[in-house]
Amino acid sequence: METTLIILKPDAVQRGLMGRIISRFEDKGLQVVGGKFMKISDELAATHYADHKERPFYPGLVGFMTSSPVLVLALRGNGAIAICRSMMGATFGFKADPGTIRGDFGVSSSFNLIHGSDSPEAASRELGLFFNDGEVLDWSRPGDAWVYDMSSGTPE
Ligand code: 3AN
Repeated sequence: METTLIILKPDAVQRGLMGRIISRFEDKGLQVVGGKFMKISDELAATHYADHKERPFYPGLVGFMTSSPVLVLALRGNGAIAICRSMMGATFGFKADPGTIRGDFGVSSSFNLIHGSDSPEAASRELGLFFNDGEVLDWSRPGDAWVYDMSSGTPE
């Protein structure tokens, strides 16, 4: 099982889209294993987006991400990282396919609603940035017996 880091960005929170976005992930079968409603500090935004520091959009990105509260989620499932990335859609709302979160809820390049880890390495790093030890919980859902075929011993 993979765990990925999702951030519902300030625009998603301000536009009242949190519930609808979380529902999409829950409907898919992903499990919420961590959640934190918070205002991102300048320092945390700088660390999280360190790879983009030299990009022209970096100051605007950090300003946006620190402007208003966000909802940070840890989501778990088989292939969770790739599933979340495909459900998010392309980076810019005006390019994202219908049926994706960005494609259905946004048109902007800067206000693109959601962040999701793009690799296992990024997920591990980002989960460590936003969650302390003990804040990502292992818990079982009886319904998972009908989300995954466990007859071979591994989720399929
Ligand atoms: P994604 O979030 O789809 O993985 P990345 O990793 O290329 O996209 O970029 C990280 C974030 O930087 C994006 N979520 C977006 O908010 C912002 N970003 C990327 N490119 C631009 C751009 N050209 N203009 C404004 N913001 C951008």
